[in-house]
Amino acid sequence: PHILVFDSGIGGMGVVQALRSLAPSVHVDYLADTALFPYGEQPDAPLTERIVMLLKEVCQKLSPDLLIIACNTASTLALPAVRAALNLPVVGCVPPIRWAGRVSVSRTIGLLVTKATARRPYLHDLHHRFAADCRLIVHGSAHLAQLAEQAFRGETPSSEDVAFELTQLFSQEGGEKIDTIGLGCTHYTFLMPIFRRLNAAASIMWLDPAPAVAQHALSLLSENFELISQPPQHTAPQRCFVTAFPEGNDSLTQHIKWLGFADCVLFP
Ligand code: DGN
Repeated sequence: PHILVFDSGIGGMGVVQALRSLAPSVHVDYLADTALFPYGEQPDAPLTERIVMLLKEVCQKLSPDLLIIACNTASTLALPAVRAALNLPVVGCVPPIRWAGRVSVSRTIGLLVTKATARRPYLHDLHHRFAADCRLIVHGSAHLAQLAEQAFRGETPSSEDVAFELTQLFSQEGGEKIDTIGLGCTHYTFLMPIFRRLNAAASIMWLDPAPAVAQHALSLLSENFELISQPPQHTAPQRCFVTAFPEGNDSLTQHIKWLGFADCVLFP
């Protein structure tokens, strides 16, 4: 079985990590639309068009059995359009508001997302459908995804910058009651160690949906394949495609190799 994971940058690598540990035999390719990173700053209509066009092209080339859109900014915007355009199962990634609504004791949920996701009606639908009795405090950040890119590449991002972003959440009305924070951008997986350190004193529950997304994708796949607990099958190299070579590409290549990718390749 073959999964393609898609994001604007390295955010989806958290989902890849989870896939690797749950089902090492699954072949995973990755596409990062680095030419347009960060998605959080792009206007909606051209972004939808771009995502659909790119995913059609890459799926034609690679014929994956399943696609994971490991990007909240893309999923909350373009999931229906992508599903309509492609003839394969598509798993999205959306802010973990339902999960937060199940576990928050103070009934005050914090959510970290990109600026674009913060604006999406999808986010407010999730709130009203699944956690209507909770106060939802959202911070749409223009900086965290970039800081996460640094963290992924092993460059330590500034704790003050990360702390400043968290303050934007806690300083909103009712923010002192937040007991649960959902990661509504896949990039933020790589900032978790810093988030935890900065909030060590307050016992915040941090919710990262990456493992659940991987699990869900694998359960869809296992309807068609016997895949769990098989040894890795080294048939073709697993590749990380990028639409432009990003700044710091050498350290990026080094880090994706730890996740089992053979190389960073330009697409198309
Ligand atoms: N990783 C993406 C998300 O989950 O929203 C987008 C990050 C970005 O492009 N700013």
